[in-house]
Amino acid sequence: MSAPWTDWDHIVKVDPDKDLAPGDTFEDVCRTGTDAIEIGGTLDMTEEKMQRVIDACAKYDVSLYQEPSNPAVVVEDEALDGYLVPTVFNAGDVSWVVGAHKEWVRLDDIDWDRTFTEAYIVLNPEASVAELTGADCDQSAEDVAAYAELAEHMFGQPIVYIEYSGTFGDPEKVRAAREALDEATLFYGGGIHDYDSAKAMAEHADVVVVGNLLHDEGCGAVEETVEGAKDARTEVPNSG
Ligand code: 1GP
Repeated sequence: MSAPWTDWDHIVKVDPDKDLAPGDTFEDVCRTGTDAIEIGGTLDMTEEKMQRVIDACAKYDVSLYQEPSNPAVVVEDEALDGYLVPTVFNAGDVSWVVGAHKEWVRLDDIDWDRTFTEAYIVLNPEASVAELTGADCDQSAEDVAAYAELAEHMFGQPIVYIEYSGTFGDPEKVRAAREALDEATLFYGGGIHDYDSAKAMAEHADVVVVGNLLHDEGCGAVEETVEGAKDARTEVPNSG
């Protein structure tokens, strides 16, 4: 499979442990105009919860990826376009870099044609993912750029993911990462909550990821972020 994310501007990340906003359905989520749905969450994840979301989204025309947080929650399902597997480059605990991955590869017959990694750089120390992985979030723009460059060129990562989960990050660090990359695609996630915040980050990142907003405010609010991300692309055609 090629790299479909090179055509994406926007991802909705569905946390199977959280409810949708009142009145929303998974059909609404799939019809927000987003390019892809990533199903994943950091805490209290189970295979059953993942499967429920896959089943609810399967019949709609949107790319569907699982983002497994550990080997036990991987769901094998033809409805998925594939797996985007996080590896946390600034984790303090090596199991989040390669350890959990090694266990998965040891136990399962991996479908490599549909399995890709995202090189996370976790930058919000308050986020569950930072706590869980023991991430060192004290990174300057130069550090972030260096992580991005080494992820692409030393480790061949197709996707670099700047993760501020729960808070809006520093656009300068996102820009530094973008400038350090050649071919890899830059994802940004964290605190995107309206048209302007989506547009601002999409001017630096190739793809913006929206998580909490879906569960807190609902699909209408997510649609505005899709517009912001798409407008950034139209107005800055060669931004990456
Ligand atoms: C989380 O990057 C995503 O993994 C999105 O973050 O929930 O803050 O939108 P938010």
